[in-house]
Amino acid sequence: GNVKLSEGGEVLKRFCEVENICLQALMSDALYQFVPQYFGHISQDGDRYIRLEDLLSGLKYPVIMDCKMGVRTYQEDEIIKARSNVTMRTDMYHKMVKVDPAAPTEEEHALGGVTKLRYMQWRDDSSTTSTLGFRVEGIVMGNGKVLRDFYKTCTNAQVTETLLSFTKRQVPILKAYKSRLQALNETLKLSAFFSKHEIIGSSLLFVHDSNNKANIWMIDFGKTIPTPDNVHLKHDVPWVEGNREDGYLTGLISLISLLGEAIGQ
Ligand code: 4IP
Ligand code: MN
Repeated sequence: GNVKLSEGGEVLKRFCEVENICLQALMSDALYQFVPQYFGHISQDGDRYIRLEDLLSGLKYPVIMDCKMGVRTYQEDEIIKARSNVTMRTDMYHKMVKVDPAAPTEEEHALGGVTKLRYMQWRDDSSTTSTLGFRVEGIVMGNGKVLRDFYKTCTNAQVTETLLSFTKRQVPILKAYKSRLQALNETLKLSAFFSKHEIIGSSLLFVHDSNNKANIWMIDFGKTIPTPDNVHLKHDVPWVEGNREDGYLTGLISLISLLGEAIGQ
């Protein structure tokens, strides 16, 4: 959607100040090897873009999975907005009804709208976000087929099955993914960026190809914001409003353990 190919192994992504600041900081953080290389930003035909390494460059029939990380996908700000402002989102109401006609309350049905907070919470609670700390958002298979319908992927067993079908049950690829996540887990402990940022709506991008190259990258930092001065996040404790915790590590640990289950160890 908001990413387009450019020349020379780069992609252009619609400019976002919050994301731009994060990418800049990440280039000199312990995490740099888990983030696409950032080349600054440019203007083209009146629009601004962030210049990033093309993670698919040189891959043969890449297979891609996007896992959105964390126990919630909305910022705490969204709660404040929902309290003070009564904007009803008809688009979100329709997305909700399409998946589950019984999900809106009678009042929401009558209004034909829901708040953004309500929609985001419903998405988090009806997926594995709230329970496992991540959800599968989308998969692109090697033939280009796009799978986006993971609304019914709710149990551990269903996620494990998704991991197995995404990798076509190739154990070397599952193992490569698991060790990459374990390396990420170790690196996060050393990262200054990680302890001082609330990471919301960010994804881990899994990519492998027909030559059995497998890698995982941290992407999408449009809702990743620095914590207040004295706040250092743990990322693996429950979120309560005000503590800013995102559950990023909760999700990472879940993913590592589900990959282990898929491999059978
Ligand atoms: C989307 O819902 C995602 O939650 C987006 O989050 C969110 O964007 C959209 O809000 C919301 O409609 P579905 O994925 O269920 O369609 P993300 O950008 O993390 O993918 P933001 O970033 O704005 O919260 P709106 O308000 O942009 O529509
Ligand atoms: Mn996204």
